[in-house]
Amino acid sequence: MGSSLHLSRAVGATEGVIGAQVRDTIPSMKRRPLMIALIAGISIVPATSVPAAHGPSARAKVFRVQLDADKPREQVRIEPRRCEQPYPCSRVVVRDGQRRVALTKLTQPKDGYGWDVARVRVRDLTGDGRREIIWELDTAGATVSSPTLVGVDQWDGRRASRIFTFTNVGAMAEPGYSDVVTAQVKIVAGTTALPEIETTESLHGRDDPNCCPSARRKRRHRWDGRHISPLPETKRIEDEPTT
Ligand SMILES: [Ca+2]
Repeated sequence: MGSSLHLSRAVGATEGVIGAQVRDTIPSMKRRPLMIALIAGISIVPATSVPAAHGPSARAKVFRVQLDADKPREQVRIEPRRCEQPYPCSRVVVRDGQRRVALTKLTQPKDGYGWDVARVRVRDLTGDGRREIIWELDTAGATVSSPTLVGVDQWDGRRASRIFTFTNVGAMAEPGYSDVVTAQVKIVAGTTALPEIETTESLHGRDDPNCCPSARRKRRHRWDGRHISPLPETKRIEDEPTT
């Protein structure tokens, strides 16, 4: 990982967790009141129904990182908010002095489902010595087939520029397969000095359940001077082992 921060949901906040999935953190005994509230049409979640660390009443998680050319470090924040549903939403915000910019939205444009920040990492993907913000969003209260969205933003001290996005929404399957259900990203060493983003999408045949695709499509993406773009020659389709 070099000097970059590697921030995953598996370790404690002091080691750099920027996110956690709600469905992983709501104990099963606590789900029932949520479901009752949902059935009863109650949209506000009682504070006791969700863990304090990640509920709508939770305080923002804040990380100080150097993203740009000036000396003061920036704040990358995960900010939880109430949403119109029993699951908390959250978004990624950069704070730089007085400036405060939300990198991600709280709700999805089409159906109003919430977004929940699953993971945030900072890493130099462009080779200029400054780190980008790599964020991953899950649908709040998601199931396996719910929308996910991954993005990479550069911060120049004034504004954010989106240089990469990746989603399972509307992804085209390969010929011979009917859908893509899940999309995941990994940061990997590349064939040049620049790190690459490896994407993995599930390829489902007509009768494959969401859990169990017939194959996966992998591709790599690399900074081209303007965006992190797909490298067409890296595409490969891997059959899932049958057990
Ligand atoms: Ca700075």
